Amino acid sequence: MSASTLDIKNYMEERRALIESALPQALQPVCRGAEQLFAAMEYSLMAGGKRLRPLLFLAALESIAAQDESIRAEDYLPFACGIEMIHTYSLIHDDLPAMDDDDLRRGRPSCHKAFDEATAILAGDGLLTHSFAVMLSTPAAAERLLPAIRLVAEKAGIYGMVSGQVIDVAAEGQPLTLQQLQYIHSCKTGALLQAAVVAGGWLAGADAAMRDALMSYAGSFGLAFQIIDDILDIVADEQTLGKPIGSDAANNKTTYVTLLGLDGARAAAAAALADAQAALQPLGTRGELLAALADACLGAQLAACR
Ligand code: GRG
Repeated sequence: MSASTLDIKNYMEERRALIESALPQALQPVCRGAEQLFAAMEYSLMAGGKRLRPLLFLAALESIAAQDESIRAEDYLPFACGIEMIHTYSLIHDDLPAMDDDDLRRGRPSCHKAFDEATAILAGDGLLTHSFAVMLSTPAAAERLLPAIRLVAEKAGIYGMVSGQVIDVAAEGQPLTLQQLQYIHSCKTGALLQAAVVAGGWLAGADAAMRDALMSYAGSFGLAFQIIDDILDIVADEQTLGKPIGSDAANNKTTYVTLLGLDGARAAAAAALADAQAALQPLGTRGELLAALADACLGAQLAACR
């Protein structure tokens, strides 16, 4: 293992540990009479996801901050937790019978299976709404914090994930072109990844050119992430994935694999990963951490897509 591989693994482990210990605090104190709601939110939030979005957020923050020692990851954990809360809400709602109707998530019964449908809907609502209070508690200057939160609200909402989900649901059962598929995923999955990365940049004082580079990196990262997700739905096993495999084919979904074939999808994922790395060039050495993170998260998964 090379020194840089070892470093990025350490970095990811340390930051994940910070995120894991901060997340439960975001749901304190419990509101009297709503214990079941809090249990459902905690059940889904603490179910052991990869914490990819808060990791990307912290990595972007620390990359842009560079030598500025006044910016410490620990102080920005509320923002990182808020992003993970939004992601978790989207998974809870996506698993509902009215959407993807999935019984398994993060290796455990999905929220509406472990609790009930009304509780799962409200747990998603609770996580989404409270995420903004949590992000607003980040000790950062308003001129950096407010644009970062506005970006998250837009990209997680009607100018990103929510609209992507609506377009995806409407397209169910219909054949899609590569361009249409790409558009859906750029909204549904890519937008929140972009918000996480660019919000980290905003909070560290990134200028417009830096934010453009981060946006482009995260867009390509999201594309590679989605293509790999489609490949894993075919080549992985349920235990590794923590959710049922073959669900795309069972739901008659157009995926990168149905459009490009397995080899074509692998090549497209590799190209998107290369685009993500190339997008970091304007950041110079400040891009190294994010480049290593893309390699560690996506490169490793892509190698497992055999
Ligand atoms: C309900 C508004 C609304 C949106 C749902 C993100 C989403 C939109 C649905 C998830 C559907 C899905 C499985 C998409 C594939 C890519 C994806 C987002 C996978 C899950 O993210 P990971 O792999 O999950 O980061 P963990 O559990 O590790 O956090």
